[in-house]
This record gives sequence, C-alpha cells and structure tokens, in this order.
Amino acid sequence: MPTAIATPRTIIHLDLDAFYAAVEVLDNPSLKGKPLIVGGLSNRSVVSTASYEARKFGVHSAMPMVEARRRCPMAVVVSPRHERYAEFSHQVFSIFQRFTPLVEGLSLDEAFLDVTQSHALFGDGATIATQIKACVHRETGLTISAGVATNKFIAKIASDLRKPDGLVIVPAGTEAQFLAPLALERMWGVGPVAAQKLKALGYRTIGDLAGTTPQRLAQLLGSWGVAVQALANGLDERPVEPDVAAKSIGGEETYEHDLTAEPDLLRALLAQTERVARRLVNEGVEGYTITVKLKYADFTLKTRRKKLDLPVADLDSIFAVAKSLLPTFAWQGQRVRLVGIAVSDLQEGPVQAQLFPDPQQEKRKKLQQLVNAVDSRFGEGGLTRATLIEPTPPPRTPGPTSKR
Ligand code: TTP
Ligand code: MG
Repeated sequence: MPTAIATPRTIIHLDLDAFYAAVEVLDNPSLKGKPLIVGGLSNRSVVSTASYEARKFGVHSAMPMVEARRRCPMAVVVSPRHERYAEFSHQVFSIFQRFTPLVEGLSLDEAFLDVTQSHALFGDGATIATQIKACVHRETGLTISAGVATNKFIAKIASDLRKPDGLVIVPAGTEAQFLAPLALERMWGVGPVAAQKLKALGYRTIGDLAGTTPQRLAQLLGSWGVAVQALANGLDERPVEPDVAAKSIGGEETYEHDLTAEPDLLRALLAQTERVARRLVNEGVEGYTITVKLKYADFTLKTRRKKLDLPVADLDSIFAVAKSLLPTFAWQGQRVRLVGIAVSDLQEGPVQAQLFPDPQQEKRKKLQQLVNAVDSRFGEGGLTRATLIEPTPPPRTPGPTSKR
C-alpha cells in the first residue's frame, strides 16, 4: 500500500518594517527620509526603534539613548505613543484575519499565519503574502516584510532576510538548502554566548549545525541542542496557535456608488453584521467590543467603538450596537464609500458559568445558529430581517462615547 504523504503546510511570518518609526513618519511626513529615533527623551532611556536611515549610523533597538545620539547626532528623536501604535497594529491584524483565522500574534507588529486551508480562496502562499503586503500598504501606509515557508522557523528567518518591504519564499523541499549558508546567529535559541562558543569550535553556519549529530549539539548546548539540530535541518512541527483574545472578526465592503442616505448605510451595516455574526457563531466565539468603520469619498477613515458588559455573537445584538453608533459619526453631508464592522475582545463562547444567563440573549444565539444553518443550505442571505433596518429615531440621549 502506498504511504500517504502529508501535504506541506504553508506558514507566513509577517513583521512590519521599523514599526514605531514608520508610524511617526506617517503622522508627520516631514520626517520622511530622515534619521529618526523613537525612544524616551531622558538620558537613561533606551531606543525603542530607529528608522532605516538612523540604522546606517549603527543605532538599534535597546541601545542607550545617550549612545544612539552620539552615533547619530542629527537624528530627530520622538517619544513613543503606544496607543497610536496599537491602533495601527489592530488594523494590520484585521487584514491578516481576512486571509485565515489562524493568526498567532507575537507582538504588536509581528505574526504567524497558517494559510494551508486558504489556497482555494486566495491562491498559493506567495500570492497570499503579496496580497497581504499590498493591503497593508494601501490601507495603512506601512510596509511589511513576509517570509513564506512550510514551518514557523523558516518563515521567520525568511521574513527578516530582505527587510524592508521584503518577500522571501522558501519552497517545500528546499528548507535545509535555504538554511545551510546562513550565519548561526540567525538560529533560534542560539544566543550570543552560545554562538561564541560554537564559533570557537569552528561552526559558522546553520549548515554546520545541521551536519553534526544531535548528541554532539546536546553536549555543547544542553538539552536544547537536540531541538537546535532539528531546526537547523529545517524541521519544525510547531503549530500556529491563534490567540483568541487578540483577534477580531470583521466584515467591510467598498461600495461601487457612494452611500449618502441613512437607509442605505443601515442596509450596508446590516449586510456586514450578518457576515460577522455568522463567522462568530461558526468559530464558536463571542466578543465584547463592537467597532463600526466608515470611509468617506475623500478617503478619511472614521471608527467608533463600544465596549459591552456582556459578550455578544448574534446579529440582533451586534446590529443594535452598530445602529446606535451610527449617529455618533458626522456622516451627514458626506459620501460614504466603505462600511465595516468588527467584533473584538473575543472569548470562547458561550460563557459556561454565567450565574443568571439572559434568556433573551440565549434565544438570540439560538436564532443565529438557526440562521447559519438555513444559510448554509440556501446560500447567504437566506433569511434577512428587514425590520432591523427601519429608520433609527433621532437619539434622545447623547450617543455612546467613543474611544477615538
Ligand atoms: P521589531 O519588529 O523588532 O523592530 P522594527 O519593526 O522597529 O524594525 P524591523 O522589524 O524593520 O527590523 O519591533 C517592533 C517594535 O517594537 C519596534 O518598532 C519598537 C518596539 N521595540 C521596542 O520598544 N524595544 C525593543 O527592544 C524592540 C526590539 C522593539
Ligand atoms: Mg518589525
């Protein structure tokens, strides 16, 4: 009997280029092309990051600010604005989510995506990475580097090789060949001390590590040596583990004709909410935060969000919040080209130990499950509730406050 050969996975590692510095340049274009350092202003601070122009002078993350200024006295120094970076991060991660739910964030600017199941919809790994890079650039102005490979280890090394704005693809079967010439400093788990020790023994490249025995590496590096040897041979089985809490589920659409009337906006919002509610239930999650997003004809993007006391996953609850957020946008007189909604602060649902479950909410959840079942039999939009989009009466109390 022929043995089944497992299809290789497609893993993409993505990492924004000079992230904090790039955001500062977007918000203040006069900084473009200049050496820029982001970090605290006191003498005891360290560098958070430096623009590529400042890196030419030897400035890098974690360097004492005093030393950085000495190396690059003409650099502009700005202090970090974490909330602003989080907003960009949120936007970038919501782009990742369009291509796969399997997104594992490592930091604000870095994630692994497993797109093995996304090929039928979006193409091969290289095509998906290219699309993600284009979306990130078009929608945020940032550049991001990507590595595409059959596992996390190779994808991460690949994304770093051609920074900034890099794209490196390592086809299945070429992993060991790709790694062999690389300096052993690029190895995960080989810190500067271990690297020194290995170099003294004549090891220079990852290929040198691959060629030795696991026993020998275990002697040199301790128990970690066996894993290092497997990695050096391009073997890494670790799965991409999505972080539910950091994730958001969203839907948005750019309309061919700009929307100007409230019923049209509500219809658009409802259509997106239906998609989102369906996905939430399918993925078995519910969320606390609802964000509505409008893009006007002049491309300005506005968002409003509301955090709820209880998580929701059903169409009616999400749409009610979305509808209540609409009056908080100054959309009248604007032409709206894009409408979007997202649910975030997710958790696995439903909540197990709710002391007094809200029967209404339970009912709505059941109804949503039913809608999903009908839709999967009759195609999307099998059931749409027209009553949901009746005109909103003018709010008698001020609308919900927004974070932004
Ligand atoms: P990195 O991805 O390590 O660096 P980077 O995005 O600035 O540059 P590149 O990826 O192109 O090499 O880190 C992401 C952000 O995290 C960075 O912009 C600032 C912050 N950071 C710190 O605050 N301190 C640090 O020591 C590091 C490494 C990063
Ligand atoms: Mg980065």
